Amino acid sequence: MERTLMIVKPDAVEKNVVGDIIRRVEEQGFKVVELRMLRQTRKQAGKFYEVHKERPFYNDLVDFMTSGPCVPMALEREDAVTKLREVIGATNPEEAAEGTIRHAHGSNIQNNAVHGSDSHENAQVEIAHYFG
Ligand code: FUP
Repeated sequence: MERTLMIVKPDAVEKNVVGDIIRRVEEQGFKVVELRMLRQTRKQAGKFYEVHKERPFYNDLVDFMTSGPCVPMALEREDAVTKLREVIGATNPEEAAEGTIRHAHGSNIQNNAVHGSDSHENAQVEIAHYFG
């Protein structure tokens, strides 16, 4: 069993698809083991996306992630990190495969509905970021 972090981002919360997104991951065998709703501060969101600090989209991304509440959750399953990335789809919803969450609910490369950890190591850091 492995744990990974998923965040339902502010655009998806605004579209009332939190339930649909949870249903999709539960259907794929994930167990929700931690969950909360919060509106992040700029400091929290900035730290979460620190790896992108020098990228041109960083400020807009922090604006977006602090624009409303989000729903981070820890999910457990065998091979959770890799499997969640499959269920979420490509970063750009236009490139995300049919049946993926970003294909269904993402609007553009920034407002792409969900986050999923990209490695086992980052999953542990990201789960600790929200759940200690
Ligand atoms: P992902 O791992 O699929 O979430 O993608 P990245 O780590 O490459 O990017 C993290 C977040 O930065 C994306 F979810 C959205 C944002 N982003 C942009 O806003 N513009 C870009 O050109 C690339 C990423």
